[in-house]
Amino acid sequence: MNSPEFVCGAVAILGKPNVGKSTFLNSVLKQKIAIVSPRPQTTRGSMAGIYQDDKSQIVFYDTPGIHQPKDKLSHYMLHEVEEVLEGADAALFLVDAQAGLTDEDYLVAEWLRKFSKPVFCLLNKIDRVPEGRVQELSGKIKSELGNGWLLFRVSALRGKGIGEVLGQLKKFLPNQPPLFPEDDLTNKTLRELAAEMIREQCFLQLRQEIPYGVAVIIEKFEEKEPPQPVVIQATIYVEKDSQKGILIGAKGGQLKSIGSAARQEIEKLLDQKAFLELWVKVLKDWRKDEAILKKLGYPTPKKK
Ligand SMILES: Nc1nc2c(ncn2[C@@H]2O[C@H](COP(=O)(O)OP(=O)(O)OP(=O)(O)O)[C@@H](O)[C@H]2O)c(=O)[nH]1
Ligand SMILES: [Mg+2]
Repeated sequence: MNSPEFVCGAVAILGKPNVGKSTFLNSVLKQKIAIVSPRPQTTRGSMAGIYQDDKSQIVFYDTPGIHQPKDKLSHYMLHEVEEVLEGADAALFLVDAQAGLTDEDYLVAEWLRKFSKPVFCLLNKIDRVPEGRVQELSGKIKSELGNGWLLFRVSALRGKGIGEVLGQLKKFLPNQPPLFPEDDLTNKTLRELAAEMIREQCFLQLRQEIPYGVAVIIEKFEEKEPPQPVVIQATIYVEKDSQKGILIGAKGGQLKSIGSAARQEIEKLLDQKAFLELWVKVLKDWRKDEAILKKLGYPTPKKK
């Protein structure tokens, strides 16, 4: 593993919300570790996904979508992006080929102006658009966003174009031994991933603003020898009393549905049966309260 040809580095996956960053990470790893939903701002914190082969270890960092901050949670999310970028050897800038360039892409490009390492621009969701449109967009990116960036066409959802990105990245990453042990898949604990799988179902099953006010805390995570199930107890926090009723639903149906889908995702991840118990509690306006944000795992960044 310590051969001089071995390459290893950290790669930041950046882009506006909903562009497909988390889908891309899962696609590279061929395993789902990052949560995905059709709504913007699903990802709140950074997460490493470690790609390995016999000649390389590439530590990809999924990040929250870059946006104009609107509350203290946003500040936490954007600080997560900043930290990843500071430690990265290269960045992947994902653009949504279907949506075309929007103000938020220019904002991401602005962030990247301070980044002195290689930037690859990935036109994602090419499965959704005709070739002509992709060509047009490539020209626009070159002239308006960043000349000199390598451009790739990918479909994170369908796993298209990922091999080319990996191949090129290896040429730009430093020769150094692995940063993480060979078997590691991520820097997150199973407990943290389980909380995310529950939050994902809230994003997929709840409407309007409710998922944005959801936070999940794992109260108990008891690992067991298979075939015994892992035992997980978690609390879902919401911001308002009215949201608690909606989340629980008539005869508890909504909560059951969230729990059952999250349990299946957790079982896939662990490759083991799981027993999942959920509670719902109200933490009034938690997104505005620094002390509660910290307790929920979203500490407000210190001012530099
Ligand atoms: N058709 C198509 N859909 C995609 C592709 N990549 C991602 N999506 C969809 O786009 C939506 C957003 O995907 P995410 O991976 O959650 O996007 P994200 O950039 O991580 O979003 P945030 O975490 O909110 O910043 C989901 O519905 C995905 O299924 C793609 O290549 N093609
Ligand atoms: Mg995401």
